Amino acid sequence: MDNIQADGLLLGPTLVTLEAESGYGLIENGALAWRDGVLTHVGQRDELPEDFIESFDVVLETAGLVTPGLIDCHTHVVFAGNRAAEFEMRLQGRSYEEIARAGGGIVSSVRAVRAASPEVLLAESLPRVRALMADGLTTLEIKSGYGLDLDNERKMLQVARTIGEVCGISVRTTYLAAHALPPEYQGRADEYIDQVIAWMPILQAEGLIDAVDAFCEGIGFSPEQTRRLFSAARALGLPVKLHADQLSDLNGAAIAAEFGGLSADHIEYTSAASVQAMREAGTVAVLLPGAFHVLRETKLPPIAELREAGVPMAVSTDCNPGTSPLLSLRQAMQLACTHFRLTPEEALRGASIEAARALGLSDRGRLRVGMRADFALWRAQHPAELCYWLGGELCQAVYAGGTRI
Ligand code: DI6
Ligand code: FE
Repeated sequence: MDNIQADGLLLGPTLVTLEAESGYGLIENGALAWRDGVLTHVGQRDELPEDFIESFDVVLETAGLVTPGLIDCHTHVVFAGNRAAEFEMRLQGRSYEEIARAGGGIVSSVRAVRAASPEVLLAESLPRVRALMADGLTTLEIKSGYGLDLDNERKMLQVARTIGEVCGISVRTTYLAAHALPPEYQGRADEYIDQVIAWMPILQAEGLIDAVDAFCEGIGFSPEQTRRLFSAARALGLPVKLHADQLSDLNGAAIAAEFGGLSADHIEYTSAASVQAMREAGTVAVLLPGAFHVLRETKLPPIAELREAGVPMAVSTDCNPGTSPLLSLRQAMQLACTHFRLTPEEALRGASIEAARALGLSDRGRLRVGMRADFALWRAQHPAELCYWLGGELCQAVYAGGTRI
């Protein structure tokens, strides 16, 4: 299996194509072919003419399941150190917000990232990315947001780009300088937002920004500050997304929608009115059950309203050192089923086709001729197993752009 590069043909697996707008789109005893990084055949093995098979250098017989490569559309996977000590403090009764206000939380990761060289930051982040890849990942969004000054935000985004090159996966970078107020701007949040806006075109010109995000929250930035940042992003032609309504309802999801946002993320406290705004704007709901789980949140995102409105739901790890040290997107799917009562089919769509939508990508997320040859091979009989097992080694192989990674 290790020698597949430019083209290949898998014979025999069950294909989970997600071809239509609902249903798994299962093809049993399937055949999956690709050439030059793109899928060229998705169908039943029996239908294949003999000379088609002969035209491939590499033909692999395999059982098991093939799904689209998983897409993690919301992570903070580039960071230094960790916050296990805060995890302990929370178990001793302190809250996330309390710890944040006392100089811990995001700001403690900022200290660690500022102190780390690019090499150290890369070395610490790579094992986390490799863990995600080992559970089927082929596309990864990575946010900045622990640098909070020009040089350190740039350092994070450059490390994110390097990860894509080193690992052979697609990385999308998101500029999240509006994540927390750095200590040197204490009491001057508006001035800090001015700076965040001033750095944006510089980093954009360096090819480091695919989208812009902010933490709109009592302990983050206000709706007004968020709007100011988003207006500037829009003027630069950059798409926006938002950490919205995670701890309280500030109409964050509606603000994301107002700016035609790719997604509104977290959204535990999002109102029915904001769900309608998302529907009208085509903004994806990104569900982050890892943070919900770790914070022992009890307020559920408005799943029934989202379903009813037909708002696409993505599922992501939110991999970060504070609220979601989660290193498997498949595990996030499991948590989305247990906590949010998503069906396994919704969870799989959420970590593939809907996650692609949340990143503005239309060339991946399902097994279809013409799409990227990004797929994962699983030791499973039915796709529900991906959400059923907690842990374990289900993933047998991952291909990104037709190359085994
Ligand atoms: N919400 C989150 O869940 C992460 N960022 C955010 O705005 C947490 C980041 C952290 O605690 O380090
Ligand atoms: Fe986040």
